[in-house]
Amino acid sequence: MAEKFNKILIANRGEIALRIIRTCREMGIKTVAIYSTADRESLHVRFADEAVCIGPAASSESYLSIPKIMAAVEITNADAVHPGYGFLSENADFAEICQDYGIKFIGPRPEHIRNMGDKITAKETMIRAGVPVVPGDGTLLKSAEDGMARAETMGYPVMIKATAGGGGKGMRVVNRKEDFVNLWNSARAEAKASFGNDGIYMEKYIVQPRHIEIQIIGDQNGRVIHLSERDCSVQRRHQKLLEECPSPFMTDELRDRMGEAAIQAGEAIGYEGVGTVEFLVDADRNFYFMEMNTRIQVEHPVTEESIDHDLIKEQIKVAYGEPISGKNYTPKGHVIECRINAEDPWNDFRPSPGKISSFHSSKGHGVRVDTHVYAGYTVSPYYDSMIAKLIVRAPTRAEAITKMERALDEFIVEGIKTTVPFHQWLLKQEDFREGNFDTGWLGKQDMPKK
Ligand code: MV4
Repeated sequence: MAEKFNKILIANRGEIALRIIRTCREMGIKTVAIYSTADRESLHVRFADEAVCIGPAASSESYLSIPKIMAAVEITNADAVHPGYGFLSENADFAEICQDYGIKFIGPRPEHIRNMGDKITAKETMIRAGVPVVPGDGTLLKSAEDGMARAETMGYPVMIKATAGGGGKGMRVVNRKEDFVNLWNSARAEAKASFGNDGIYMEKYIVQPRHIEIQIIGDQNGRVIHLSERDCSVQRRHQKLLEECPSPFMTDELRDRMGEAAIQAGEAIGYEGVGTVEFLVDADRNFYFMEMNTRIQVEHPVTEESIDHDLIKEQIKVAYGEPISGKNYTPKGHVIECRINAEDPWNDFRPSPGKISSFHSSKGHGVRVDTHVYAGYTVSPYYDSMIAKLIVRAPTRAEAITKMERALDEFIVEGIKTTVPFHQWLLKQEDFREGNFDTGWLGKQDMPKK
């Protein structure tokens, strides 16, 4: 086994930076925080062993600046970089630069990030690995005419997607041939503007899918296991709001099959580190590969609480070459995570930055709160609006819902608006309580307008 790391630089901010520092401390690994001038007062700066200011508030000049981060690595003599999620976590060039400098990037190899970032390449890879994918050949469309001809064969509705896409950008549902040219043009323009790549491919449109993802982890010996699923179907404009495990739609048999498919996906490419294989699941429980995320995700605590393992610790261990031991995991009890964002849920989820005048975190049995905020903290308009993740665990889904309701009632934030009232509303909905929801459900609800 390789030496464990002496010092990890955390190339991130907010709750995930704190989350990583906590595990490093428990593992006896020194930490370096980086921060922008907007984050001087942040807890990740205080809790790390060292901290380096790398630039102004704008991410492009701080948390996204590879030269500044590499300079911080150099002056602090860190031997590994943990990218967290967002920012540079899925930037293959950054992973490659780390590699070239002899710094361990805690994540998969650059080619895996690159290949999974290109959706056509990812799909081709999954087809070769024997993982079910959405019908559609996964090659670039040559023109609108080419697309229309293929759509005739496939049958409407179809979905056209940007190969550089993700997060719903450059993606359109086409219901009839009359709409094709317009939607093709707008998808291409959006893809070009967002990614600088206007390559588009086509799939059969899966109606009312659930979003169920499988957490995997692979070691440097090519061994991959799965750590069960998360249901992320409660989304708004491709932003997840609540995640849970087990999925209310899951069966033991389906978990085995989806888990096996996710392992096949990871093994086929020799995947190293933690990763997530996202699937669309239709009403008949057919599942189709959608995307692979090559980072630790926001919702990883759902899995941590379900299987009682620290995923950041496992991630660091495989990064320094420790083999993973054996078996897949079955979730225990029921875990729900609510994302608490500094947004006004009754006003189109408009961001609500500003100073938190008073703060009280939920506590008690089965309650976990991952947050970087405190009374007096100012939520910056420059970064993501998530201020906390409220996670509960209980023996059954019904009890987890009750516990979450209790925990939301005692989660107090004053001075800014948050998504707490949204979650209180959501947990009261009969469809949610019965597990009757898919990725389109929330968009069809009449939400209160207070
Ligand atoms: C789809 C789909 C239906 N059919 N592909 C959304 C994000 C992007 N990564 C893929 N997405 C979808 N792809 C086919 N062939 C429906 C979605 C989709 C969706 C997927 C997961 C979670 C929320 C969603 C919301 C709208 C559309």
